[in-house]
Amino acid sequence: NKKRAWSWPAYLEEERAIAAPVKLFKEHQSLPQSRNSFKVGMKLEGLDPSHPSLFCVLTVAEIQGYRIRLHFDGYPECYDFWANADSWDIKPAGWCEKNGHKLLLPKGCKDGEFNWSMYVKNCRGQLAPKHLFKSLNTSVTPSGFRAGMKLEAIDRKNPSLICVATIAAVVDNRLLIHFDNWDDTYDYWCDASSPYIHPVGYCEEAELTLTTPAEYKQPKTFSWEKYLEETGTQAAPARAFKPRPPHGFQIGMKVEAVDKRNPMLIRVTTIADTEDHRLKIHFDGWIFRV
Ligand code: MLY
Repeated sequence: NKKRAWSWPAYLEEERAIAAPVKLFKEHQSLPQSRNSFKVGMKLEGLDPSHPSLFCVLTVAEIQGYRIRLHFDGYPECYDFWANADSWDIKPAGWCEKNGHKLLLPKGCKDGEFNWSMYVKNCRGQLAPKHLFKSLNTSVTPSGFRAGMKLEAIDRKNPSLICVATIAAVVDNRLLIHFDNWDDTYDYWCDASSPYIHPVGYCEEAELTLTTPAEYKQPKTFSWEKYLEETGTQAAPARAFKPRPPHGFQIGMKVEAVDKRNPMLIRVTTIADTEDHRLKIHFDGWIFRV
């Protein structure tokens, strides 16, 4: 009466289900090509997932396979988050300074007083060496996007709104999206294939409502032509946008997915519903409770 270890093939057969084909996954979701060489205690700079425009001082707190748990220096553990070892969102110490981005300092550090080498010395830490960051020095083709250009973008915090927005920065093949006349808490990084960004004129063409800049005087009579002239800016060229085709996942396919309530876990899950660019994931064996 030996109990056999759980396995995907046996489970799929039992459930009469199919695994989502590997070709549906993006490169960053597929089996890692490199090793995760980060070590607990290493310090680095990385994007705060709850303020996705803000780079912070982080320390590797735990390693699990290809993932690392990152801790915000000086802040409680409840803000820790997991990232893949090859994520674009993590950068070596000094990256922000070099690229002209603001770095959120460890709690208690004052602006202008922070210096990485002093800091690691004082806390007897170590810097994560540059060669561990897979997203550095990858060659990028010029995209046609430039900082300052305007576009129409979905506010990811209020996803029903398509808004007047600006490219606040371009780094590698990533764009920092900012909403005109709003503070930077709505900002996020994305790439040219993001379904959240559209060229100027998209809403008019698709007969959707465009949310005009905060405090815009005559929102009813907003015209891009006028606005670009008023602000002395340019529209991001339509050819720079590289809309990605719908994902191709189908209801019932099985995948491995991070449990967002306990993100150290990767669970057995089923695609429960689909939209063009989004999936609803069901965690097998769990029932919905309020
Ligand atoms: N109810 C929110 C909506 C903010 C939308 C901001 N976007 C457009 C960047 C509020 O008024 O605060």
